[in-house]
Amino acid sequence: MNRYESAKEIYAKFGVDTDLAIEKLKNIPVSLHCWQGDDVKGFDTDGPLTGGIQTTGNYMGRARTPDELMADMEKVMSLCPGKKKLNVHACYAIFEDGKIVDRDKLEPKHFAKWVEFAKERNMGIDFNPTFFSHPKVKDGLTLSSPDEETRKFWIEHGKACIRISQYFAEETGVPCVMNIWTGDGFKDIPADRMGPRMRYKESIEEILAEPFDKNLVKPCVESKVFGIGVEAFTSGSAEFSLTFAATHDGCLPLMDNGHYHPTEMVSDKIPALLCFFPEIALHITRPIRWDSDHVVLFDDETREMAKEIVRCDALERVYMALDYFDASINRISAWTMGFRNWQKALLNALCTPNELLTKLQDNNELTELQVVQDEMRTMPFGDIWDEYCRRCNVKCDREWFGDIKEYEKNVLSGR
Ligand SMILES: [Mn+2]
Repeated sequence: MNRYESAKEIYAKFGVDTDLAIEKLKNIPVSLHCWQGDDVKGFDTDGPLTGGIQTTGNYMGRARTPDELMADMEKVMSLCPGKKKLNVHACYAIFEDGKIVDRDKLEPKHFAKWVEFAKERNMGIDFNPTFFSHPKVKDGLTLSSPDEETRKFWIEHGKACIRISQYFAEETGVPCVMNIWTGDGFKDIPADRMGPRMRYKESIEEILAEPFDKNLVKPCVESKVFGIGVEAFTSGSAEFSLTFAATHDGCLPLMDNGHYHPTEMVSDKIPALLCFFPEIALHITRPIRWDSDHVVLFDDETREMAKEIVRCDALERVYMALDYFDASINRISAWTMGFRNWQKALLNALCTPNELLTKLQDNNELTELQVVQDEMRTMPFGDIWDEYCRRCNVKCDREWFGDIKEYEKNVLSGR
């Protein structure tokens, strides 16, 4: 008997069908963010990264052009099992004829190359307006700015992005999740908190007034508690964003697990939101002490988030996207690690004996629940994971990193 067969038998004793888990996971799309490859620089401006976020590190080989970025993504995807979706930010517009337009004038044609890339690989596309790293961010504010002209510019950007999202969905045949996040906020105690929030609310409403097919475009609002330089106040706080989504038909709440107080757990928030929302969206990242956007690992909270999605039978109701960027290590490895680890977390969740555990909880057999839950950590999960990788025709753990070293030597070191 090989290792997989033996592991499969052990899981079967807990009522888990590992073949079924593997088959199920193969068809669940996870969105791969294009911005890990170039430190969130994009192609439309030359300035620094702003909006309360920052990339640290200066590892060799950052992608400098659309071709380099796409080649890097291609490499990453060849090393990752599972179904991928592409996640693009508006600042990654590609001006093929050299005619640059500002963000309020973006059109579908500026993303035709991304559509081509996605279609060739049978992927859908998610999209994000870029409300940061731009000269028209006035005093750190965009959609909640007191300056009407500033607000207008960013509203037009949002509307353009709705049209582009609809184009993505029509071209790929897959709904496009369009996420609205701004870094709007204040470094120190503001005198008026409601004013910016009312303006933010009205601006998002104006963006969503742009006509679109609700089956094709899924607008989201992403909350954040603070950012670099906006420590005291954000317009799009958790309560603001959640209530906005709850009161606007067709708008989803998006939770980024780096955007909360350090002791808050998004794993606990997932089932809370699923009680009320037909669909929700996630940005999966790893915060260390703050919204540091570290590479996603196969750690406790990552596993717990995946478990909640599976336990709630919500794989079809949760749009999952990765969102992190690390420039201090090989970017291709960082990208690959995060995607593989979220796949690992999902597979682990699908191999968790959720029925048995729930029964123990409902019967108040909490001592045994603790014992079984903890013993699940030492189940032969690695053998199931290796089998999943094999069935997806990608390299197993302990095998793929050689490709990274090779790619660094042959491609990245020449940049
Ligand atoms: Mn995010």
